Amino acid sequence: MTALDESRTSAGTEEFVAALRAHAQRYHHQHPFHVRMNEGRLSREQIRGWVANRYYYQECIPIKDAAILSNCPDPAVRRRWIRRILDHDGTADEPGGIEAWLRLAEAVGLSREEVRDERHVVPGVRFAVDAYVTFARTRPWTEAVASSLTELFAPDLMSRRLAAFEQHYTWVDRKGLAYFRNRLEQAPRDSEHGLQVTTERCRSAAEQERALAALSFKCDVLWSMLDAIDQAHPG
Ligand code: AHQ
Repeated sequence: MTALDESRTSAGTEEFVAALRAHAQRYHHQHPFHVRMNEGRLSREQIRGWVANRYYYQECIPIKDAAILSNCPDPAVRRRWIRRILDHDGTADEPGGIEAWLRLAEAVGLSREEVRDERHVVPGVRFAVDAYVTFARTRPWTEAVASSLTELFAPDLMSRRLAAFEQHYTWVDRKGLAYFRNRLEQAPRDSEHGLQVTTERCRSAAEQERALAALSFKCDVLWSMLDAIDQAHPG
């Protein structure tokens, strides 16, 4: 999907950003599984299946970001991008997002072991996540940066998800929701940097088309993960 000038001249920054943001229409907040989640209609088993499968995505995010770092020649970009890895892997003093996701797993009644050993990860989730990591490893680093811009749309979804868990899934210990609270602050910070890099680096029509295609690909990654989870956990 591209909403750029048909004459293939490069778009101005405003038009390019608008075309990136237009991908909100394909973001996974509209996936039936998320719609049912946010309406409080998922069973405990479905919530557990989603948490166990999303763990595979979470543990692969730092690997994806390290791939971008390894392909990026710009120290100023790397200095900002490396924070994403620490956000997930944590530091000596701070547990990161992967630990927070394991605490979410315990809060929904899963053991850390059964989540970490990936026994519940369904093929469609594994293939989608692996495709995302391979994309970051093999495509130009600016395209991998652009693919992370789904996070432009994440804060609204995090807020809705937190409200849904607090209202409908009271059986989940609220301490397990810390991951989503942290993303409310991290996602906007990350997407602001990602958008700045993408608009600065993608100037030609071809570069802008590739950035839009990268974001469209990532929408498909997130959507197909939920297709696979939905099919494996029909409720
Ligand atoms: O928890 C999420 C996360 O750490 C990231 C990293 C980022 C990326 O680099 O692609 N995308 C992302 C996302 C996370 N959570 C998803 C959710 O629905 O909970 C949303 C997802 C994204 O919007 O890409």
